[in-house]
Amino acid sequence: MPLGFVDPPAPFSPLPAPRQLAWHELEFYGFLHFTVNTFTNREWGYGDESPAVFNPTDFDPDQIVDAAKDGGMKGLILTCKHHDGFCLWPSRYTEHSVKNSPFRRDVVKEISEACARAGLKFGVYLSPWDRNHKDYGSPEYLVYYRNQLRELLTNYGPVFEIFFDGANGGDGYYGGAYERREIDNRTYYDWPNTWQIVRDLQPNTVLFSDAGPDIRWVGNENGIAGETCWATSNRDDFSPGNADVARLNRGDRPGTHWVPAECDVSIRPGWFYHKLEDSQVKTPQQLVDLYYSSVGRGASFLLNLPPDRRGRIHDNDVRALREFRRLVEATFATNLAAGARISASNSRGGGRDRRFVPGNALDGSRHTYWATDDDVRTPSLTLELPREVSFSVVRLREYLPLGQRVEAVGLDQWQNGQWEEFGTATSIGNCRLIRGPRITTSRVRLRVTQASVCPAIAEFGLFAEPV
Ligand code: FUL
Repeated sequence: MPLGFVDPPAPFSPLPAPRQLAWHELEFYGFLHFTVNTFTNREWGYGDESPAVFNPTDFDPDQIVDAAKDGGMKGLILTCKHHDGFCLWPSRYTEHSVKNSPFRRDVVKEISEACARAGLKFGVYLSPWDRNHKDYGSPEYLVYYRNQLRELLTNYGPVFEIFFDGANGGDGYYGGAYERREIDNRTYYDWPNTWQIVRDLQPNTVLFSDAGPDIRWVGNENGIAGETCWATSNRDDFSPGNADVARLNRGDRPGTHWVPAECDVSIRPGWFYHKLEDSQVKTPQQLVDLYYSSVGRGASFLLNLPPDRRGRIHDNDVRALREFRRLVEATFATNLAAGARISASNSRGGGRDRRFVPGNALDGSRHTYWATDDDVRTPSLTLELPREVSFSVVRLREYLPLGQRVEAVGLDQWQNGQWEEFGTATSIGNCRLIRGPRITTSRVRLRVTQASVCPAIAEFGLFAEPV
């Protein structure tokens, strides 16, 4: 049959922008927390640290980037300026930077170039709160902040994400004032116009904050998305630093905008390197669990790796991360459903249009999908395997350009001549991993039990975690 036999399903709004679709494909990337705190052994610098303290003894951007790459990360976001105000690049707008440290090198440049060499994306964290700057709290500071944003977006190549932190603790050095400064975080940064600078300079960058506009905080720093986690949010109810964490964790359905969640969490207890925490690096198994609670719930996994005082990633972190990658790859390298015969209770246009046939859910591509007729919202999809297989993970993906369409599904296995339910899930979106004990069967069925419109399923896969 020629294409065009039947129209594709109408998109279900809100929809992702192309920059968000590209971001969804990354799934796992890293954070680098590095500044004066690394040398003062603190988590939040006060802003009165001398640039002289920043002096890595053996800085190796390639070692840092390779550690991330070996762990399976697709990008790295660097704290170019944390709350203490110290800049890892020689900003024209302040003396409080690497240019006045004994180190003198441009860390932002070196990390961004190492990312480019290794094929990783590069992202930027620029703390809105600045405990060093004398003007913090007045309108002049916003001019400074925006100038810095322009520097980072013009001089360091493509930036895939900017992380806008909502944290604001009040007191600081502030150019010697040593006082408490309160701002109204809904209005002070004039976010719409600040964000517009990014849009103008790099339209493909995704903007992260509690309020998006592109990616939202997941509401905790433990790496755990809600068991139900929608890719959509009523983002205008929030501003950075001003949000309901329970709603961020779960999203809003149907929601006014596409603003999927990002799960930021550190591989150690702290965000910055502390020698005392060398023995508290998360284990590979703990990292795997976090993968399931973030990527497996439609969010992304942003894992922090803190460079140490040498300016390298500590061996313990490198090893844990590498083993994590091995475990994830061992699970997902083989789709046990690949050779199955797949059939559906309904396929759009009577199954004659190749764009919507069930086999599209098995071709390993998130760009093709199986869809049903408009009035069929609770169809089923059945895999008949050539022989019994043992699996412990089911992976589902929706075809995101048509929006988040499915609310809930059930999964059945064929056992003793009948169907037996072994799992249920809500909110599919980019990826839903249903993980359980090993199941051995020759037939598996996906039932869509609730959907707002006819489903468009891009993937239905079966995998086995290594024992
Ligand atoms: C928080 C900050 O206060 C932490 O220091 C860290 O940067 C984390 C990612 O965000 O809000």
